[in-house]
Amino acid sequence: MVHLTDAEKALVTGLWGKVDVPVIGAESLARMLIVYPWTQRFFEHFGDLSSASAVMSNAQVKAHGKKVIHSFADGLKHLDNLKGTFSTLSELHCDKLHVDPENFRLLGNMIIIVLSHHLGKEFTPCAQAAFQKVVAGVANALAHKYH
Ligand code: HEG
Repeated sequence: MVHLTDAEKALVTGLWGKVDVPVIGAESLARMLIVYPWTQRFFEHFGDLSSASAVMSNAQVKAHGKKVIHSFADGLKHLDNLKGTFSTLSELHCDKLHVDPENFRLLGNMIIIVLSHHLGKEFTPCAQAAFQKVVAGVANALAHKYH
């Protein structure tokens, strides 16, 4: 559960409608893999990740970034029930994928940076604060089923 005011919800929804969502997903995942290279261990089957340009142009990174951001976007529609929305995915990332939940925070921060890059001045401090709440809420929800 994450609390956004009505104004923050409107800000988040409005700005989300202005970006190319799959591009945001692909760039965020790619930046995570470049900035925190140890996260590549989960994606060794994705082919060439040997340089920043290889990661940025990797088709499997793009496809997976799209999948992840669509799931994230689903969370935007369920801000009052993030734990329920991400419960199955939390179990999957814990039990099957063995992803350290700290990585959800790293990816969340990449989403913020990429949104800032794409939205420029429209990504005001208030907009950033609202999105920070969202990425923190999604990361908490994804970590909720860990044991
Ligand atoms: Mg995860 C699969 C969502 C962060 C590693 N992730 C998936 C899938 C979804 C998803 C929807 C597909 C599940 C399925 O096939 O049923 N992931 C998701 C979200 C977020 C996230 C919403 C955070 C916002 N994932 C994340 C992070 C890592 C990771 C930070 C690792 C650093 N995810 C991961 C791996 C897979 C998925 C290794 C399986 C990839 C594959 O081989 O297809």
